[in-house]
Amino acid sequence: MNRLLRLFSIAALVGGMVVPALAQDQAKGPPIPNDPVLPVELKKTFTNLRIRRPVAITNAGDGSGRIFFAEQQGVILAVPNDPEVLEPEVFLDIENDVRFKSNMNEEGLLGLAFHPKFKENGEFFLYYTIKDGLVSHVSRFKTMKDDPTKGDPESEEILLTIEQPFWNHNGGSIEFGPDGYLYIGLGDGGAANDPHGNGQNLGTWLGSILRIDVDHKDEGKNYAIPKDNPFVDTEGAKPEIYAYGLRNVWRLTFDRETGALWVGDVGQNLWEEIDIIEKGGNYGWNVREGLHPFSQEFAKEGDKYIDPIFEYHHNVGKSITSGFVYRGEKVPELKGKFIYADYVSGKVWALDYDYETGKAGTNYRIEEPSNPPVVCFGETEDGEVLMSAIFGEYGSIYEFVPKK
Ligand SMILES: [Ca+2]
Repeated sequence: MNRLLRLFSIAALVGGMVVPALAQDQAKGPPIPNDPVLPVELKKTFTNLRIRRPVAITNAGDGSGRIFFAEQQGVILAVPNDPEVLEPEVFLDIENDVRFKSNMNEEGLLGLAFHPKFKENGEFFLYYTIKDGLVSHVSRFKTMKDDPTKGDPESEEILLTIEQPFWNHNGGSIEFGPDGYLYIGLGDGGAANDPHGNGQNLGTWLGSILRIDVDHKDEGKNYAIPKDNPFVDTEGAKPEIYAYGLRNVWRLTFDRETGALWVGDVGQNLWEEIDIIEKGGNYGWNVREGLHPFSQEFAKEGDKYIDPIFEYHHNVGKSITSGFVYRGEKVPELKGKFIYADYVSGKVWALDYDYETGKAGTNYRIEEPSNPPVVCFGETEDGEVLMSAIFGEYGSIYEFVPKK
């Protein structure tokens, strides 16, 4: 190869500009890891159902075994835990109150959590973006008085009204912790680079995980602040904040065995990260992206940042979808591993983690030939993990099975 030709072959045409080989190599990142493959397969399940954009999957913890699929458009479907089921039941329909446009796919009904005592009190909670304006609600709903198998759309009690400066990065995960409090994962408010510095600002809910007590009410609120929330005595801080420095939490979940709070925080330019959340922790955004410096604009002297337990570069995926520490029975190979995926590349992994040393171990691939755009994971009552991927208007549900 002559010299001139070689020069051209090591430069790439990016956005109509020839980028020097060095810059290109930096964007390429580290070598693509050759992750070992687990003998586990993803299998489509609930194949008789037509489910529109399932962005949340969960169970009611009421012994019924039912599985709930929240459609981003604003409808919650319920089915028995039977993969052959033919028709879902509509558990709740608030589609007319939810803002969802197919070209702005971070809005809609984004979170669903059942009260730990749902069986007794019929309460469940939603996170959604409202029809008019850039606002999210976290609301309490109850089941119908005459039919406890259905949610009552008229029962809404708004707990939080969250102003969103931009249409994207709405977060939207809500989960009850082992302490009985409701945890809410928010994004930094959107656009790019966190222009308002929300991640590092304790004076806004954005860029944080909130923790509230839904069983009591403080004056002027439809909920209470847990007394031991970390910033209740910090001047200017929102007392709901449990942890901060987050860009766009796309799923927070609790390990049902250890109670640890796992989070996938979606990155911007180069790095996707997995965090285990400690009370009061600052997870770095936008001073850091993953383990790497990002911007000094909103950095405060003396601040300490908690490192992710794991990160991956954008050469293997560009938007993390965080899942669950597997505590089910059907797939022994997955036991104790943290299942997660990437929405853009469709890769699915299971990560070893040692709580005693605080260190991640081997990151295993779970091979999936079609590389689905993975949107969320959910747990059944008995701890099996389901996964959803969205293809256009409809979703597919997957289960994990040992490879034969
Ligand atoms: Ca971080």
